[in-house]
Amino acid sequence: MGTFRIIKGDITKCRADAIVNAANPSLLGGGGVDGAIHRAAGPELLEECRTLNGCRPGEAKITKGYRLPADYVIHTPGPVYRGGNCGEEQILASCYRNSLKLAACYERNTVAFPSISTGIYGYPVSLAAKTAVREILTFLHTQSTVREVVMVCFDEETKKAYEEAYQEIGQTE
Ligand code: AR6
Repeated sequence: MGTFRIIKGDITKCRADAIVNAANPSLLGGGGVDGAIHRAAGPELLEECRTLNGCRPGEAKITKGYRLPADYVIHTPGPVYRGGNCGEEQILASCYRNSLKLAACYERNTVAFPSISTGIYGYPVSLAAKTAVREILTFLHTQSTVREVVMVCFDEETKKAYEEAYQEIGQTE
């Protein structure tokens, strides 16, 4: 079983083997963490993203990290939250699962996630955190390539939500 950590910070500064980007289906950049990652990585990231032909919500695609301290960026569009009855939870779970599968495929040991969908896409963070933590812990139990997953929370409220979810779910694991 690998380790799971929750920290407050800026994912663009993370020295993980791969960082995950809360992208949109075009993969051509945007606001929030996506904009920050593209700014920090430099224009080569957008050039590589243009070759990927977009990505469906819940799926994941990988690029190099260019000027980022991280070697790779895994891009995954989360669900737009529309009240919770439009398959949002399943899509969000797939984002985490597919990003981690891709990281394992590329033999990455450490992976850092932002809080997917809880900014511009409007997913309530307390709900999103439960789904995220459950998927991450399940994945860490079932393989040995990815050895550390870090949840990089941009603000205190987000960090608290993930810590609460971890306490709730981690104890029953
Ligand atoms: N490091 C870590 N987390 C961050 C950073 C950072 N540098 N910057 C923001 N966050 P969002 P979404 C947090 O809106 O909801 C884009 O336009 C932020 O505080 O970035 O999945 C895409 O192109 C929040 O907790 O992503 C899509 O169109 C979390 O990252 C859309 O936004 C996610 O917020 C995706 O929306």
